[in-house]
Amino acid sequence: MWRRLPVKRLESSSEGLGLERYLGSADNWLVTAHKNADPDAVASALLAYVIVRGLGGRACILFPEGVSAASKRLLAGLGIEVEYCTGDPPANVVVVDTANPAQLGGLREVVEGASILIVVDHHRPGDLYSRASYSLVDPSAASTTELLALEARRMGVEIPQSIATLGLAGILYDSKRFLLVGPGTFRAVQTLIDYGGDYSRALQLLTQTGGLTLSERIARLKAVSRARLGRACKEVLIAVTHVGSYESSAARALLEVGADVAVVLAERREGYRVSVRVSRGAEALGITADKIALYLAEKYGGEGGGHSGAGMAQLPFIAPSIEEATDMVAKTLPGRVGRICTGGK
Ligand SMILES: [Mn+2]
Repeated sequence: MWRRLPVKRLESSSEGLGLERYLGSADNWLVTAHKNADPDAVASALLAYVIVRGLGGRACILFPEGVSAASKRLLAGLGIEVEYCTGDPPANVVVVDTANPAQLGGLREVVEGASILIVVDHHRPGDLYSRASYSLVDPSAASTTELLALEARRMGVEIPQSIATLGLAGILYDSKRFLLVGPGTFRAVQTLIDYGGDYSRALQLLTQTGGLTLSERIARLKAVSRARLGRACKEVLIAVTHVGSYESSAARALLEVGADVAVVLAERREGYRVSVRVSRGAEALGITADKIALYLAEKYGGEGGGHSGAGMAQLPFIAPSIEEATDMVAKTLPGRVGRICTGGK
């Protein structure tokens, strides 16, 4: 099943080689990804790091606002030590798994001011691509990890075993355990296994149910207990709620308990970070998470985007409290969702 619409491929060079040429044009790189880096973003960053090193360059990594809870478990479980940048980051930047500057948080200016900017990603084209010196972007890929794993193999760069296992977890995570696959997904999986990646270990680290921290479980339960319910298109259930953190996890939890559209607000210094998740049933009706995230961004003046199943919006403070902001979103959303499934946009 394909979840993405065909989008024009932006890769600058059909023969490959482009990434290698650009990475070879400088000897020190900052590697970064989107905020709250998920396993695909973290695995992609580590693979980009390994490729730079394999080509003889130096690199260090920064994850704006840290990595997600699942990524933390993977890094700790695999004993991977990330080489973080100390002091001023290098002026040349590789950004992975990120389409929009807003997703870069505090690193936005560093990335926008990069001397050389390389973007490797599988999202629909966003603002970041137009600024890049070189972009390897393939929206038909299920993950960014698979693009970089195949690049590493093409270049003959050695991938350490633990990072190959992390890569398998990255692909498992973004492909929803192979519900969503692209043309290179299985080739990349085989490649990572050839490098010594341990598939069952990756699966085990990702699926540990006891791996949820106490605070993540509390956030999920609070999200459910505070949910405002709406309904559209007869049977599409919409849940809008708020949490202090773990908004993505909370949105997934809402789908698990029966919502078709889950929208979770969390307060941040600069406004509300909104995580959107959509069930496969709703996706089949044309209701996609990126449409909802974009709608919220347009209505309230922010930025938003994502995939069919998962999206993210960054909104300004639209109400005096997060309770009222949640109420506002809960009131407007059913009408919008209803228009989508009756054939509107
Ligand atoms: Mn991804």
